[in-house]
Amino acid sequence: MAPGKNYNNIAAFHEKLASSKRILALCGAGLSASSGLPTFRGAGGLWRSRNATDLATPEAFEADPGLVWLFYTYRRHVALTASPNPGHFALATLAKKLPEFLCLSPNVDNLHIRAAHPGSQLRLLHGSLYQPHPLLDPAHTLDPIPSASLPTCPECESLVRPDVVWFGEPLDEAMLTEIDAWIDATEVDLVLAIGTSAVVWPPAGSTERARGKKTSLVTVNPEAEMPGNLRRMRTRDFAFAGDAAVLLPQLLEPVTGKPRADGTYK
Ligand code: BJW
Repeated sequence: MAPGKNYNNIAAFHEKLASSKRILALCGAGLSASSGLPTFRGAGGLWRSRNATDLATPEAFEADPGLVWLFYTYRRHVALTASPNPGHFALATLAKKLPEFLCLSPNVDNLHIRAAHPGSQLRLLHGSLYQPHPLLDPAHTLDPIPSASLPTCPECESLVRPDVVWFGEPLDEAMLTEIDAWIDATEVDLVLAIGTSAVVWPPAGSTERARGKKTSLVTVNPEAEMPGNLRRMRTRDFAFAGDAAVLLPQLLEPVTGKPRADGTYK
């Protein structure tokens, strides 16, 4: 496969956008990079010299719940002190203008919601940093618990955990079924893959499922125009290399209008 000659041409993308009624977006950690939040893979993917992905597992929590809580408490603090960036605002505004735009986001940082993205057009695939989750089973013991100060359930007193989806855990089945039904209802015109390495399933599977005969896949990522990505592209696909916070307002402008200087919209 090979990209068409206009694969990174904004005017050509705007033409496709103008005829697009059904748009699916898969966002990833890169969308929040400009807000100052580290991504999982590549630069910024380390926390206290550990791989962030190694800490996002039930095994890590079982081995050292204090460390994993510290990791999530730190991330919660960093996300609270961050602000949504122009990319979040552009997506939220697209949703308000286009009823058939659905945004899938595994990001747990709450920035879509703080950008006022309509909840009916947003699916938070991996949960949220701001909701504690009762531990699997009150009878389940996690010895040794290093500190008495870890949060416990007020009713059953078992240790609670962050309400996020870790590797090897199922995503909300009803949510996945509803997303599949939305994708299958009729052909999706545009699939936006924004700031994601697109290696984690099932989210990566949703973008594959949505690629029909006339669908254009649009990748927005600093690595979008690297040879490996270009080789995988079809002629109608687009790739824009750069920061999602800069590119999204430009790419979506025909629908959203121009943002104000602070990235928000009227
Ligand atoms: C920028 C930028 C800028 C930088 N602008 N861009 C099928 C095939 C193969 C494997 C599997 C499969 N099905 C399941 C699996 C296993 C596994 C999986 O996918 N593994 C792969 C790694 C191979 N999946 C699971 O385990 C999932 N569960 C599941 O499938 O359950 C089935 C089951 C059924 C029944 C019973 C039991 C199980 C669960 C996956 C959960 C992942 N959780 C995490 C943590 C969430 C909580 C938290 O935040 O801590 O989700 S891991 C982490 O990776 C997080 C992310 O959401 C996810 C994806 O990462 P993302 O967003 O793509 O970030 P990065 O860092 O990878 O990429 C950032 C990108 O941004 C880069 O490309 C940069 O270039 C770019 N960028 N600056 C734009 N300014």
